[in-house]
Amino acid sequence: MGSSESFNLATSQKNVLLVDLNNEAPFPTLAIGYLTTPLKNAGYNVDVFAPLAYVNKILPRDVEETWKNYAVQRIRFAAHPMIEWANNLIYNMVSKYRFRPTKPFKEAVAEQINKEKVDVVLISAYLQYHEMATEICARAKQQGIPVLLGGPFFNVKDVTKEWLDMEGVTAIFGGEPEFVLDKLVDDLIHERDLSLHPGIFTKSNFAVAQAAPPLKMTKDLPIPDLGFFSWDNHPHRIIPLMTGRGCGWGKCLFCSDVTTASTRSYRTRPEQAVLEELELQSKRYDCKNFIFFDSKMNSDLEMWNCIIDNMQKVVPGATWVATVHVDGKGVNGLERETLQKAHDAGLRRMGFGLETGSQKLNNRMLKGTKVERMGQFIKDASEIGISLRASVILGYPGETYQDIEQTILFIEEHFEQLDRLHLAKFKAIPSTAFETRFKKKPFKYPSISHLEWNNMFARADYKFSPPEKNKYRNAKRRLIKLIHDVNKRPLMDSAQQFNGIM
Ligand code: B12
Ligand code: SF4
Repeated sequence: MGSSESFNLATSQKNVLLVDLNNEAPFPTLAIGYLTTPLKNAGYNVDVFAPLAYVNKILPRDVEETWKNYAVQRIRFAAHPMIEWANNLIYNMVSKYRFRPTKPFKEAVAEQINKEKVDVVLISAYLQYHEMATEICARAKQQGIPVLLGGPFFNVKDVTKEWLDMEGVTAIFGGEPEFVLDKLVDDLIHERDLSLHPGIFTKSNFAVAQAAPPLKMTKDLPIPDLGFFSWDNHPHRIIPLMTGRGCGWGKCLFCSDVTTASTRSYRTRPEQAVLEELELQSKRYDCKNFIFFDSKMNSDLEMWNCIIDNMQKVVPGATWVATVHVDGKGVNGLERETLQKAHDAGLRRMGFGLETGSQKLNNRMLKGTKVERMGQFIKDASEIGISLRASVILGYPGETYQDIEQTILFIEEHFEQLDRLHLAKFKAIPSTAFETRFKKKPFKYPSISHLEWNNMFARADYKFSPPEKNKYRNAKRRLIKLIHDVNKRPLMDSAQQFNGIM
């Protein structure tokens, strides 16, 4: 009997409860798929428990825009001293309430853990679910079940440190465990020393522990098993997929998308492996719609062109959405001709970071974008019939009312071409290049004061004081109204099925 067969025999009786604390989306959590495959291949019984999918309401990303959204945005972004002061407080209270372990949540957890013999609990968590994770760990501890915790932010040691205090956590993994997860689970069940695995943090090894190095994207990367998802409850099926991990640009100072467990460096996958995954997943889940989670789908032009050239060959009739970065390296895969080909290949919607219409602020963010080039891209894509959704950042350190006015002008110029805009407050996030720079030279950021880092939730509270406050407030008010006007228009038909998704 070969060693893998004997390993399978030994594991076949073992039950892994995999808890998905990311899932507030109308499509399956990709990470859970990536974790399930190697465990099943090793012979474990894997039960995926996604309490947020039914205990908490799914939160769509873009809801239908009404005057209520406008009112909420005005309060969220208010700069009046009274309201600004209360804003952080309100944010913290609302988060605490929204992400609390409700009674149905607690009952569901208890039922899952007591239901059958669970040998090990694996939790995949976004940081806002700290209290829910605490509840699960406490239950597991009562039953004497080991718990391994993981998620996008646990490669950041300062964050992991805060979470290791949780009662009942055996260890936290920082990194991408696809090739070692079966062995990790085996060691957990048999109470062996986990700290020999790179990426494992425990209370005893914490001083020397490090995140695991970024995973090599070989052809052996497992194809995510998304069978745990309740496909039948979702009329518009969408399959998540990644052609690579990380971002080919990777420099924007505010960006935490390039500092997490799976995105710390840019790695593209073998083209053939991606095409095979598209074809297989489409057949498995009877679905021809895809959402690419790549941070910047045009990072590797060979891969970008490969998807465009082959999508309809591997999945005839496919439609898809993706996020791109309009950068300063010329057209970089986003010239009109390629966009037309991408549309013909089923691309229906694109997300991108506009962030600001001010070139000065753009340079300050190290966004690497020329505002003019961005304008040309928007014009080309929309004329071709690709729906566009862009993010805009308000309150970036150093932003002035003149910068906001430039953003207003830019949006006005492209009003008809932009389908949806997502306005986000600048977030100071631990692990970002902004954090490093701010800690070294805080005096370079005179508009930011009273900054307190919160590593448990990878965020920070601070006070933002732009110069010429009244003019700034006035410009901000006009920007919020303009964005509301963009968002309240109906979406083009071809993008409807992706609304609220990206
Ligand atoms: C797709 C996505 C979404 C989607 C879908 C989420 C879902 N349910 O699948 C949507 C749009 C819904 C979404 C929403 C939000 N998201 Co989001 N999202 C992403 C994105 C772009 C990709 C996630 C992904 O699939 N990655 C690919 C997989 C393979 O990587 P991974 O998730 O890190 O998982 C690997 C490892 O972490 C590890 N791992 C994960 N779990 C476990 C568990 C164990 C036991 C082990 C051992 C290992 C392990 O193994 C996995 C495989 O290698 C990331 C960006 C990023 N950098 O990853 C942000 C990201 C995860 N999102 C983030 C945020 C902040 C949000 C929002 C709060 C944004 C907002 N303000 O509304 C919301 C909240 C949603 C919620 N559920 O509460 C943050 C971090 C969250 C956090 N603080 O922990 C990220 C990192 C973006 C960022 N840099 O800020 N998001
Ligand atoms: S292009 Fe996007 S993903 Fe890449 S570093 Fe900038 S914000 Fe982050």
